[in-house]
Amino acid sequence: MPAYITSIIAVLAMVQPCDKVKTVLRSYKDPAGKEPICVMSKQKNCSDIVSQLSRSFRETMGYAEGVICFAPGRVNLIGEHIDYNGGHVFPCALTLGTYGAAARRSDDRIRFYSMDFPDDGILETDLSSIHTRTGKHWGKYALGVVWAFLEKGLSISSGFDFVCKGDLPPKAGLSSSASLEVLVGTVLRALFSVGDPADPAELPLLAQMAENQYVGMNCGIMDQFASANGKKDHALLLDCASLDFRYAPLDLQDCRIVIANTNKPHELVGSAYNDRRAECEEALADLRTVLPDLPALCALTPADFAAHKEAIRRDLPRRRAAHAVSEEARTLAAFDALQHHDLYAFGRLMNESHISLRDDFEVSCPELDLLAELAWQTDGVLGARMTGGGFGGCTVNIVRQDALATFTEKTNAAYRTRFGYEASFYVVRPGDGAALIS
Ligand code: GAF
Repeated sequence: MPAYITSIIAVLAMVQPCDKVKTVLRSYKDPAGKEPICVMSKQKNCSDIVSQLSRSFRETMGYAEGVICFAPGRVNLIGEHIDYNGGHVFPCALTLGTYGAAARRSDDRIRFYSMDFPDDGILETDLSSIHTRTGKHWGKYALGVVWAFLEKGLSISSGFDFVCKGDLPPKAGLSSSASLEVLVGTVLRALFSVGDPADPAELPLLAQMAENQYVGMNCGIMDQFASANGKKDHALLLDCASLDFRYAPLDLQDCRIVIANTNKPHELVGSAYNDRRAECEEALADLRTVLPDLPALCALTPADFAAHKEAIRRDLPRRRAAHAVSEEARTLAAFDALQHHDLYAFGRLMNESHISLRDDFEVSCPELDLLAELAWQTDGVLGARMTGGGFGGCTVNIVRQDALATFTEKTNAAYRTRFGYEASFYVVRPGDGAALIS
């Protein structure tokens, strides 16, 4: 068996231990015509992880947990780098994410432990010293959410113990950080009955606040919103200006969503992400010299942008704005295409999105570009683009199921030849948002 096939199988086995993974890839079928075979699925893994987590909580904390919660990662189908430009985004939650076991304490102590970073040991602090930052420790994403709750006056009446474990591929840009943040928010709600579970924006905003102000990453709202509010078999069209959203059933016909992971680590903090945001703000400030009431870049139609773009003095912010304006139009057109069951139009818009992210927004990289280009050359791939923040991470592809094996095998062979290591592929199905499991 070629080495790259072994590797694909290994990675798939990681996300869903399954004897039939090889068969799944070679003849990807939906014989009953109902339930698509789901390779990235938590159904089988979920109870395993929950029992591992429960055992780990008992071992590390010395007693049994009170609650177990889950929050998913996300993949964005289209609408990239426009959540912080007042645009629409179209993500779906994944079935993989982060699980957490927790219990209240009778004192003010907070103890965090991650089964994924055992060498970091238990992070301990007090509710009263939560403002202390924790360097590069994973726990800052979790502590940041506790901090945000307190800053917003949401009462956390005692300390608590928390153990977590994730099943997303690490550093793949599938929002493991947002899933951890939303998980901690879900745990806090469950333990302390705080906040308003009927408000779909509350938890995402608290999680975003944690990431912006505590972690120092100036992200938009998309990832946290998708993690909190995802819906099985649906994508979510979110208007990031108003936080209004609607679910769109993902009628994929004979196609599947395939995530291709460059396996090039994607690291948002300290990357050019914050620079892109600042360049968009510069473009908006320049445009406001001629359009004083313009609320955000994505409020411009492409025609308005063409008429006023010269107000943006520097070429770089002008190109960033060109992406934001065109991506907003593509996202709305893609939503429309899906409503009309036109997956081919949807796929073409995805391809255009990648080109704009590559050329105007400049957040792609050679690894992402090669994966997208190979996909565009494959019969049966309707659309392919980088997804998420960029600079590494993953592409998202719409692939006819009869082309799945050819796509993954040929793409991986060419990828390995060029970069000397392999990509990984996951067939995904949209899952539900964060929830209390038990
Ligand atoms: C990252 C950010 F966290 C999101 O807010 C979004 O801007 C995305 O990059 C790009 O669309 O995932």
